[in-house]
Amino acid sequence: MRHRSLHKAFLAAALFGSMQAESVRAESGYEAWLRYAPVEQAARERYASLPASVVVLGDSAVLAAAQREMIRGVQGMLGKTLRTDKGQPLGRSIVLGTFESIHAVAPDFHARDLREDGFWLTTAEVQGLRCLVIAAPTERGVLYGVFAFLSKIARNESIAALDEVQQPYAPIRWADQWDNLDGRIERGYGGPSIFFDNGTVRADLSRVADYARLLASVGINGCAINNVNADPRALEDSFLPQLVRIADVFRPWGVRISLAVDLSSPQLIGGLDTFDPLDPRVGEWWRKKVDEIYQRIPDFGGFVVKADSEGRMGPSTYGRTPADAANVIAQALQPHGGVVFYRAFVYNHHLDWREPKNDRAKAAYDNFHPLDGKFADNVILQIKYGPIDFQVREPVSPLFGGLEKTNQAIELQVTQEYTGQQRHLCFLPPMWKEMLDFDLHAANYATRVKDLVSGKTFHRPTGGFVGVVNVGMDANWLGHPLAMANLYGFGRLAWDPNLSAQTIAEEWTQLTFGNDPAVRRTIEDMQLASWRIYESYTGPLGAQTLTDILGSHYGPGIESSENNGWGQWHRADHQGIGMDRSVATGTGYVGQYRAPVAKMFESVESTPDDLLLFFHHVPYTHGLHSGKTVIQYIYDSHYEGAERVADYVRKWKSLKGYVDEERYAAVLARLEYQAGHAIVWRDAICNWFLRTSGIPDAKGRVGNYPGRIEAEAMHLRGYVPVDVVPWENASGGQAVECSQRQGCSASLQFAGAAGSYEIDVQYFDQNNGESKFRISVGDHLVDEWVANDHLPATKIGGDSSTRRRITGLALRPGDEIRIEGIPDREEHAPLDYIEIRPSEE
Ligand code: GCV
Repeated sequence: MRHRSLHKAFLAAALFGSMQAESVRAESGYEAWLRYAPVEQAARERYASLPASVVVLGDSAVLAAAQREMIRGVQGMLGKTLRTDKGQPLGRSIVLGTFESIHAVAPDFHARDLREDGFWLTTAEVQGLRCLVIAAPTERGVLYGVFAFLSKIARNESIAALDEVQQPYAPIRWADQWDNLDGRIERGYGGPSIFFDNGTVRADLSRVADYARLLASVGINGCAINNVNADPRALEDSFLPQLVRIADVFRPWGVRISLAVDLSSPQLIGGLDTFDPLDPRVGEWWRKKVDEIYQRIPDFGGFVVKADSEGRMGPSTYGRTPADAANVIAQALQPHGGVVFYRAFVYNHHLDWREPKNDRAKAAYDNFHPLDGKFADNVILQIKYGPIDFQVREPVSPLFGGLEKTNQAIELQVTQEYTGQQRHLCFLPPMWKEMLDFDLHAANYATRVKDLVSGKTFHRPTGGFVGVVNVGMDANWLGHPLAMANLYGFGRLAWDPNLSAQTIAEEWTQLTFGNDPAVRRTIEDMQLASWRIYESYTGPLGAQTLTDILGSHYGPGIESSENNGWGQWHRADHQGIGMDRSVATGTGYVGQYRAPVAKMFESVESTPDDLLLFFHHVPYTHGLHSGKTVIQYIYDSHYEGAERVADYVRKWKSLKGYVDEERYAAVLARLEYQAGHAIVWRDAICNWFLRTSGIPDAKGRVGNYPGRIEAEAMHLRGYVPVDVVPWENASGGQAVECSQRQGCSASLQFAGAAGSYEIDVQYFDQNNGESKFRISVGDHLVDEWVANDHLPATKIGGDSSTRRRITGLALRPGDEIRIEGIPDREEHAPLDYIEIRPSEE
């Protein structure tokens, strides 16, 4: 079905292709930010003095990749084919090499004092020739230098008198993939795994190579290739040759692989009767296993461990601590330079929700703070940015500030599990920046999260940044062409968390869409606003994403977080909303922060509005700092949010002809979908709060939908009204479904004045059928479509509710508007409503 919708996008591109578009070549998004598109003629002059050859000093796979990349980039952007020389320059050249190798041919060249993976772009005399030099302490640094240099050309920056040093903020800059061996990806929204298919590693790993290249281009130096809900088979001896193939493909790009492991592996696949970390046989099993791996993969990175969490086995089985478990594996890895990423995402998902002191947010700190100093030096605690789980808004986890003698890494999520699953635009660097810049007051000087995790604050040997990425086989990797900005942004922030979100958005847009000022401004503005916009219609005031937490984590599901043990409670009832986490009257979570931070969050008055409901339970009539009541804020933000998404569509349409047709059409389709789904969110949340609080919207919008006609109120032939659960996920709580194979219809007589109108048809698109819809006015067929999208839904509701817009329709009073639906398999051509309004134009 996925390729069918792509096919539809192609068709649309062909149909609507404009004359202007011929000047912009079609692109799928596969090249992401490494397109190396020809630079504009005017800017080309700037690079006229670029040397005609590239010399690489050394013959490793990484250096060879660096040289090839340089040739590829210059060829693409400047149309010049660089000559390649080895050993020493024969004319003015671009010289690539480590400090050591450059010094060998140019004794006057003096190395800079750089951290591992840093690089220096400069000009220097090499054998009497003035050369452009890309030098680094390590080969990987040279490769990074090449990417940085090419990025400058792509963004039309000057390369004259180049003298620039860059070095990473932290040694750990890792991508995690949650790929299962069967090829599915947990929380992946860009198609199946690029690594695995049907229990084995794919025969064709060319996409893996391209992924590694993308990662390297932003300085990511490691990748955990399998799901943290780990399949122990990945550790079996017979699987090792397959892992070797992936490692070989990653190696030229300086990306080390690591594996997520199941802690009970010694028992599950090792033939032992225990996996107790303190049993010497278990330690020995891990040692042997690790030795075998390093024999075949000498640059293996290490292991990622999810234990005692969401049903995974862990050290608690034997009354042992996470430190006991991590250290036994760390000991095995230590001689080889490997590390253990032990995830702090350990919590009880069977909490008693009736106990007001219970609070999942406390779990990470409660479990790991007492163990500070107990972990081996090659263990890194991998901590999600917030205390719950990748919500659209959470405070930063207090655990970052609670560890002084333990390495740590922040876990961010590129894959948009709770932030629209790459169907909604949500550029996350602005959120990550807030997290990384937050001062946790862990000492009597500023201790920002970026300094805590990178190990700077407490002088830790290692630490850094992990991003859960989950790219897949989709042509554009993540499913939405604009979503790749999040992967780019993650890499850039891991390299330099001092970059602003604005800079990142600018860089990415230039690299991905070129340097046209109007294109840049439009896309940058959309990206930069998008996280707050997404938040405004999905998770107000720190209540977290009000999604279906028991299922897809996608559409609205306001009550799904309540009355169960998962602990993602917002505690909304008819009087108020929010979790009281204060020390004085609540769960005490606030007490996990150091005093200055705790003081801010302890009181309602000093808690920022956007986190209010995370920390406090307040009545709906509570006045925010902004002057609005909580309830009116909820209504207003949802209306404003949905309106701003509608505006994305208008803005994007202004780029027609300035962006290649293929990506133009793909983005437009996603934004139009999002505009419809934002209304589903808006209506579900506003109606739920209206009914629950009994307080009407001061602006009279909630519950009043001019021009909306419920399907169940139309003249039905064959269609039958059904109740939708939960009620707020369909307009009026009901929809109509058709179970007649030949189809059903819903019709009405238009009663408005003659004129030009647009009609929105709200229907449900499940993934277990491909119903057909046709809409006619009188005898005239005006639109038809197949509901064949790939939404995370097997039933009607907030995940499947979808909008089809028909514009520029001439209607006269008395016209019959008829929608016909033909069901397919489990999908019964379900309809929610139609909305008729005068044309916008
Ligand atoms: C890989 C959330 C997700 C799970 C994920 C888990 C984790 O609960 O919904 O799919 O499991 O986080 O981070 O381990």
